[in-house]
Amino acid sequence: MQLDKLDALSVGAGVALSAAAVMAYKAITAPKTPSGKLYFYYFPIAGRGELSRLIAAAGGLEIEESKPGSDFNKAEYGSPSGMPLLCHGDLKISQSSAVQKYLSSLVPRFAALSPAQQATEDMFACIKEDVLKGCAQVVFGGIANAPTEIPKHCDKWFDVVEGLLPAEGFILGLGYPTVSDLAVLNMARGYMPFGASYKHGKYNYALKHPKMAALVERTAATPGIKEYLASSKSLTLSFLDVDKK
Ligand SMILES: N[C@@H](CCC(=O)N[C@@H](CS)C(=O)NCC(=O)O)C(=O)O
Repeated sequence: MQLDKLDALSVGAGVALSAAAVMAYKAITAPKTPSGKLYFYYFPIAGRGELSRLIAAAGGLEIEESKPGSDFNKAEYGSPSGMPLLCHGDLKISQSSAVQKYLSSLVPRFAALSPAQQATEDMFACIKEDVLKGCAQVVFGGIANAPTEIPKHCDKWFDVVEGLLPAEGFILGLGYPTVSDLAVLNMARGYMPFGASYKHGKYNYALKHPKMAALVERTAATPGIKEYLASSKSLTLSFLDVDKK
């Protein structure tokens, strides 16, 4: 055999071997997604659990909600006491942000978003957290101050949010809502603590934030979300004594 033919053969064999090695490496190291039911633990109100529920509804994920029993070990989830918590196979996690991200990773059209789009998703989810924190402080720490505190807190945030929203369509410019839009819907429609703070603060976010109001309506009308909103009990539930009067 000629020397140059031998070289071509060995280069070919080398390439094939390398390709096989890469494929084997990918197969061995590919992340294994847990399987089985998704168990979700939270109070029966909107609060920090609602965005996870909305993500599951939009993505067609079935989550089984239960109340942790007295022998439930929250520390295994990384939590001293707070919820939400999620269990999926061997995976046990706390922290609303981690739960939201994990659930959206199970929805192919959310998982396929680019890093820049995912960063926008995280930003809106975190804005929801900051707005929630301020509303909860007033609702649980001095609801009589709501008429002065809530318009200040919410306008500060919603003026900024309004500036980021499209006049038409959804935040990422796709043909369907993503976590960003769901976070805005959550702030607009979740009663605890958002709606409670608006009600007791005599605040109507829609008056000064028409793009936000319109985005909420568009998002609310999409498949999965429309049905969820019509049947959700957590979205509107209050556990405030002032609402019982
Ligand atoms: N940083 C945590 C906060 C969790 C948290 O404080 N959850 C509240 C409800 S929104 C809770 O469970 N409070 C009762 C407790 O801590 O025992 C998260 O985002 O999940």
